[in-house]
Amino acid sequence: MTFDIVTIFPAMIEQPLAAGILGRAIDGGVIDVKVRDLRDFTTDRHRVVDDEPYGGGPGMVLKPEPIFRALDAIEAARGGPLTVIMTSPQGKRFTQDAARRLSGAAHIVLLCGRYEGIDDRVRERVTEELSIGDYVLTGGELAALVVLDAVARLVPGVVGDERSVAEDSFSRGLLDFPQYTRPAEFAALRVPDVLLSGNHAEIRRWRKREALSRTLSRRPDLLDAAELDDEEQEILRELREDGTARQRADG
Ligand code: JD8
Repeated sequence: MTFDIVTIFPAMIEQPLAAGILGRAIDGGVIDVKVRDLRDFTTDRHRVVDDEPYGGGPGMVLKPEPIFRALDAIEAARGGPLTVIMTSPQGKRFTQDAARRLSGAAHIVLLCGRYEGIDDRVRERVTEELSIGDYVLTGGELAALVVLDAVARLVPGVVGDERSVAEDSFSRGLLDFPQYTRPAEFAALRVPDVLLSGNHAEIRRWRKREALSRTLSRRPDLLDAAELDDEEQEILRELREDGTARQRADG
């Protein structure tokens, strides 16, 4: 899968992508990330990408011409119409379902805004507008990296062990169970005995209970969509009964 990222801050994209799982996937040719400096698509001596907003107001707006030229260049290189994703606070919420859907594409363009935003005529070329959440960033680069990271890890071969993709919390619709590693006791803090027991049936059940109880207390909204097996439904019923019993006892 290939990602073209259009930005005025190429270093903000390049540095994080050089590290870790995505860095290895790029080195190995499993994914290709082409970072395009928007200033390379200007035609004036000073490589200006922004201008004042029509109608007045604070800040600057990204000019349309460099963006249209960048998209034209990418389209010519690809030889066909593009999927162009713009990150913006006005976008539809980016979810794991959207990541799954986008991971099926051979190529996507991620367009990063800055300042007060992008000249609205660019929408003409935008297939999809996505927001990563309800808080305000200074620009689209970090949001584009979030989208890229979540999509790329679903591309076969990017994550070494496919089981960690299949079992991740949003695939199952529940939060993760707690993880521990050696030593079994550290500063008087012990790893739960069940994990040292070697009883794999018990371990599986304990992990289900932990995942369900965390989800119930921290993200009960996730339980509506979670696909629970019979054992998980039984554990959840027990956890809810415990909760209501405690509430009753507390008055
Ligand atoms: C792109 C400029 C800065 C600052 C208006 C638009 C996404 N979840 C999200 N929060 N913020 C963004 C985001 C912010 C951006 C741009 C994405 C381009 N800004 C803001 C306040 C004034 N502009 C985002 N996805």
